[in-house]
Amino acid sequence: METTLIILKPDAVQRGFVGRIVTRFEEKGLQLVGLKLTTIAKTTAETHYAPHKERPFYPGLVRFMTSGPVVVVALKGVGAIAIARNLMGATFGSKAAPGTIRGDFGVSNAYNLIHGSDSPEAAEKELGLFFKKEELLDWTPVSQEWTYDMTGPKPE
Ligand code: D4T
Repeated sequence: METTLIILKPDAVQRGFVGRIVTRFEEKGLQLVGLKLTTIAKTTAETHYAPHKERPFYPGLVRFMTSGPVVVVALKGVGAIAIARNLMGATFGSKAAPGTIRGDFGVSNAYNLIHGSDSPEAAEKELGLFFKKEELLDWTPVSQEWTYDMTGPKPE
């Protein structure tokens, strides 16, 4: 099982899509292990998007991410990182396929509703950036044995 970090960005919160977006992940079968409404400090946004530091959109991106409340979510599952990225869709709402979160809820090339970790290394770093250890809960959903085949050595 892996855990991924999702951010429902300020546009998702302002437009009232938190419930619907979280529902998509729950319906898929990913498990909530962390969730909180918060604001992102400028230094945290700068660290999070440091790989884009030299890109022209970086200052606007940091401003956007710190412009209002966000919801940070930790989701667990087999292949959770790729599954969440597929549910999110392509980076820009204008290009994302219908049926994906960005494809269904947005049109913008800057306000793209949601962030999801893109690798295990990024997930580990980002979970540490946005959650304290004790905010990530270790629990087993009662639905787990019908979400996966748990009869073998690992969930299938
Ligand atoms: P994030 O990182 O927010 O999950 O988005 P992606 O992984 O899908 O896309 P990304 O890293 O390439 O871009 C990060 C972030 O920057 C915004 N952005 C991106 C922008 O405002 N203008 C641009 O031209 C690009 C490429 C949107 C997402």
